[in-house]
Amino acid sequence: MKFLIINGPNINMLGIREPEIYGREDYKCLCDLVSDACEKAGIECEIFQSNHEGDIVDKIQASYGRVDGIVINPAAYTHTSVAILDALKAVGIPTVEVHISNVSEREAFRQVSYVSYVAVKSFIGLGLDGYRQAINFLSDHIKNLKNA
Ligand code: CA2
Repeated sequence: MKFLIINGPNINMLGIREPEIYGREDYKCLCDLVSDACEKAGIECEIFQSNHEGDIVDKIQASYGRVDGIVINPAAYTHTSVAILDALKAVGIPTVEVHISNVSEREAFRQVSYVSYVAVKSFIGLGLDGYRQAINFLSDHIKNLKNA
């Protein structure tokens, strides 16, 4: 099984500012956690981060027929991007959404998530551990789909 892990704009700046919201761990910690969780679950993974909406759309399109699952934190594009939602719909790959912070308790503009329209589940406000939980959930979900 292969997963694509996508992180949107500014996630590469984790640990530098706003530790009260996003914690003190940096982007390398996040990549290490994701690699470790995938290895433990027997999943091959590719980790991708971009600050550009079109690059994220291109990456999702390129994953068509090549990956079994997508874990995505679209960051600020969560709240604005119909293009990322449409790309995920177009490829039809099971997708789980992750947010490090509890967006439901933050500003009004963070209350909308376009990706949630296609995500099979969302892990919100669990810090970096949300990625580990998302990987394990998606692995089980895809195995169940294959056995159904
Ligand atoms: O909680 C999340 O995971 C978010 O997707 C993170 C995004 C934010 O725009 C979403 O509303 C919720 C922000 C990514 C990182 O932004 C930083 C800001 C300051 C310092 C370091 C990173």
